Amino acid sequence: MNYLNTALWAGFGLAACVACQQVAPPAPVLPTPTPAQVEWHKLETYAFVHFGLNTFNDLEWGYGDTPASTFNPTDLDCDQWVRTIKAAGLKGVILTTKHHDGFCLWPTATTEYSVKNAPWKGGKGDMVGELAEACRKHGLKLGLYLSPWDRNSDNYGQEGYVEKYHAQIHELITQYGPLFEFWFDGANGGNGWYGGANETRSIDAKTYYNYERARDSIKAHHPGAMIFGGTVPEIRWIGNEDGWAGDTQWSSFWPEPELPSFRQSVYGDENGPMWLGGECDVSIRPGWFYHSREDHQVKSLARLVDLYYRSVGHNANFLLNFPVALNGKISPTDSIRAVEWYQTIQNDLKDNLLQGSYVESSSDRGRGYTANKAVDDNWDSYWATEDGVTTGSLTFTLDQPSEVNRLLIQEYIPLGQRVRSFNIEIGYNGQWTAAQPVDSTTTVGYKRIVRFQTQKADKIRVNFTDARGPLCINNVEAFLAPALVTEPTFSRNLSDQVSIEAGDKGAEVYYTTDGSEPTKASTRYTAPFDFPQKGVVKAIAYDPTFDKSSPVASRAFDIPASAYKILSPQDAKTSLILDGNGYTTFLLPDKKPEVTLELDETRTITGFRYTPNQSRDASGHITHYQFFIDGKKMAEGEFSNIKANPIEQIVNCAPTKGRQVRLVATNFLTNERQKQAGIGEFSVITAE
Ligand code: FUL
Repeated sequence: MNYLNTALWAGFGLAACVACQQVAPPAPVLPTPTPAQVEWHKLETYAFVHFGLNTFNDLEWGYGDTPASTFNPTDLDCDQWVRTIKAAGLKGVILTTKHHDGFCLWPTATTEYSVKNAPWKGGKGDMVGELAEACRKHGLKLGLYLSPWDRNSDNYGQEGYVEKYHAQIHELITQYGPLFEFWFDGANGGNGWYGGANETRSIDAKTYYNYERARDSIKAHHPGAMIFGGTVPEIRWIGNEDGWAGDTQWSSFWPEPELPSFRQSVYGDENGPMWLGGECDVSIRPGWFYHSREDHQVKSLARLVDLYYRSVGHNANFLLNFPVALNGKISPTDSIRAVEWYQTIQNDLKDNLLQGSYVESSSDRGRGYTANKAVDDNWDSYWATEDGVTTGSLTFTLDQPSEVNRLLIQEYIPLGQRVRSFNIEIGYNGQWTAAQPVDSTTTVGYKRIVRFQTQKADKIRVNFTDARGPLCINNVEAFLAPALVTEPTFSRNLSDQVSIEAGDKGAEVYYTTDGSEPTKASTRYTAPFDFPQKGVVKAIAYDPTFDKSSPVASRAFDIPASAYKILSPQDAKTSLILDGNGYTTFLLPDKKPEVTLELDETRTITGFRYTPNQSRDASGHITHYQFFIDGKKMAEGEFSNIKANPIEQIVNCAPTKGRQVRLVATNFLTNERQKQAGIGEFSVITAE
């Protein structure tokens, strides 16, 4: 190489070097997630399995004295669970290795109350082991739930129990794994069998269990496992057991001196100093454990799909529970529904309209951070704005015009969560209109999926209007999801009139009252109609635009409100318990928390239904009850888990002819604002 050449090369090299100079990434905005937390966010959906003595005794919360001899699945098949869960696209499974009743699903050395003393496999079975094996075989992640509260243990509440609890943790983390999550349930202390003491024991959950020690042992064996609950969590409960997260969804959180407030659990807190992503747990049926009476109450496809958008689509993970049935398998209805759910979502988000689209940004911070990084299929590359620039827009030009109704956005969370608000505009033929989303367009976080009304587009623009730092957007996708016509819902009011409501605006409703399957040829619903009798109403919603019908929804109504007379208390508001609306609540008198009703004629009564106030964060839920027919006590017990899962409670009793019924609240939940027991709805179950 001669001198000239050398000089030329040197000059070129210098120029190239200036051009290739790395632009520094934006500084992190605190708090940031740990790498393990980032991996957890990426899981998005996984399964819960509730199985144990409760399954065989039709209970949600065993008292601790249910005989171990009743645990006998006839055909336990963990492989079937794992295959089902994988087919539903879920990335892992968390098993209730011990629920509040204290019964252990593995042959623990810490208590006799375990599978060792059950007839299943002659006492030689190990259910945790079988599930761990099936997970390994099929490549599914494993998580374990171990209830801190133990209603069986004689020393619950004392120091000895804490040692026993840690020994149980030790057995689980050393014998099974690898683990991706360890679940400490928040339900703690109360009445129980406690080795025969039959008493109420309270503990201070903040100090009693020594969760710090538990965290250290779990992390020593499973560094990547996330800790749920307790005092040192790495992820957080979303504040309800309905499976949805707030539409404003910060993964940042303020540690609180007491239990987290409802608001912070649901929405997180923008200024919170710690990273605590939300986890939305929900059961595919009303209860967490299997009850044959709920066989017809498997959540509808529409409801599950909606929950996906309100959990994963709201920057939270989705934990879907399967109540495994008595034979030891996930019921066919549940598994079919879960797979349909997965396929529907896959289909909704199948063809990304932004793939390969031309994208421009309002500005960027330079090489390596340009707008195309938001559509390059690389999770670790992102469009970023310059320091100090916390607003900006991305404009996509579609390859060809298309209808669109979903937009998926992701922030590069290893650098923190930034976006406070954004909006979406749809361009077509040179005209821009604002998209009409179904919920707010505030935070983004790991993932935000916005559903909006279908619009024709040749361009899409996202305007980020406020953020906590420079924007870091690593992915944007757009889709046209097919219409999913949802089943209508029913209610009957005090005047015995039935209303039917379609989930989608614009859908028509057709119904029958003679038990036959409704079609487009059935009666069209236009206004509430009289239905002052026992009977079944069935309905479909029909979307004329897409010529699509919903699955059939059906509701069996028992005797109507007009068949009841309220004897006491004498109060105009008492009728709220019969108005078919669980949100309107009658508060029982302080001194005498009970209600007495008389039926229009003597009927055969087989039980009752009680619905607590359905409003979010409501109080007054009855936890313990007595039920009388014509002065005779017919049932007495506990509405387990009613605080976290305030669903309709059904209690059956021996069929009894009678006219006068009385429900007594022997215990109920109160808070600072509300000290009385409340009834959203109450009615009797009558024989056919
Ligand atoms: C709650 C428990 O009390 C329920 O029984 C269930 O296990 C649910 C996942 O957590 O706190």
